[in-house]
Amino acid sequence: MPVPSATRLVLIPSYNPGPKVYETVAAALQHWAPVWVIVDGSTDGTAEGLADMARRNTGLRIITETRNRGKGAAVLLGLDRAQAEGYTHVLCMDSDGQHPAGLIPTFMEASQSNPDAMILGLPVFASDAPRVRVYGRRLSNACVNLETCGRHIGDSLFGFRIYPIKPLFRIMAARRTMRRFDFDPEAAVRLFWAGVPAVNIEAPVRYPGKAEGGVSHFRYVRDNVLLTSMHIRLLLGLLYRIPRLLYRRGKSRSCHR
Ligand SMILES: Nc1nc2c(ncn2[C@@H]2O[C@H](COP(=O)(O)OP(=O)(O)OP(=O)(O)O)[C@@H](O)[C@H]2O)c(=O)[nH]1
Ligand SMILES: [Mg+2]
Repeated sequence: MPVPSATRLVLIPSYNPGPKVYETVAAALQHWAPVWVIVDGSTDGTAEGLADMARRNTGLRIITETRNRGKGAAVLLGLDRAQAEGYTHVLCMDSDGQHPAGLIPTFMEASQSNPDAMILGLPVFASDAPRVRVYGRRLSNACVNLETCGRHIGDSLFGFRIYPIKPLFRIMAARRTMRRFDFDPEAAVRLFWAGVPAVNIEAPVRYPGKAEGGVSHFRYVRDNVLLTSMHIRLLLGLLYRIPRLLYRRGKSRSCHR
């Protein structure tokens, strides 16, 4: 088992992921400790299964809430607890087996070399990726390029990322949005606005089919309405930031690897 880090932890928001979560958490634990899973209102027995797993593994902690509040709200709860225990950064990853646990050390090293930055996964899709996901994110990415006046955020929606806790907590605590699937894009844009540079690193993403235990809670209409209203909000927020962002554009430290 890896030596537990005192500064960086892996944070996994998890809502009714099915058995895939056990594989995901075991894979994360092979590469990092501590690993925290935030479960809110899951009804598929995984809260109990994960609690069992935590009893056998000191690197794993399960934080359980009875009411479902959304992915962003789960991350915020994790940030709050992590900050209280002295951690400075969290690596967020999904519980459903889509993200590459093997790249946790690479991302953590990038964060150690760039502690002020957010480290963003740049998805590399395989043939199992649904077209609607691959092409759909182009629209969100185009909006984010507008909102940040450049191509700083490689991918607006991919959830395999490291965030510096302090600025993200400050941003989230000050508003009621970013609690559900509007979390990932708004977090990247608002952190960028706050002066946090982005380091983009390629990471393969998988789309396990239903037969393999793949689960998605993204609801096409409901969540696209949420994302559209988020982009309208961000575009409005951009208006008075344009001069400052254009000034920063030439000096940006954001990079792609
Ligand atoms: N704690 C918690 N986690 C959530 C909630 N909603 C989603 N998640 C987690 O957030 C991650 C992403 O959710 P998914 O439903 O897979 O959505 P997605 O990956 O953006 O969409 P797909 O590409 O269709 O899989 C997974 O780890 C989910 O378990 C929630 O309400 N609470
Ligand atoms: Mg998913």
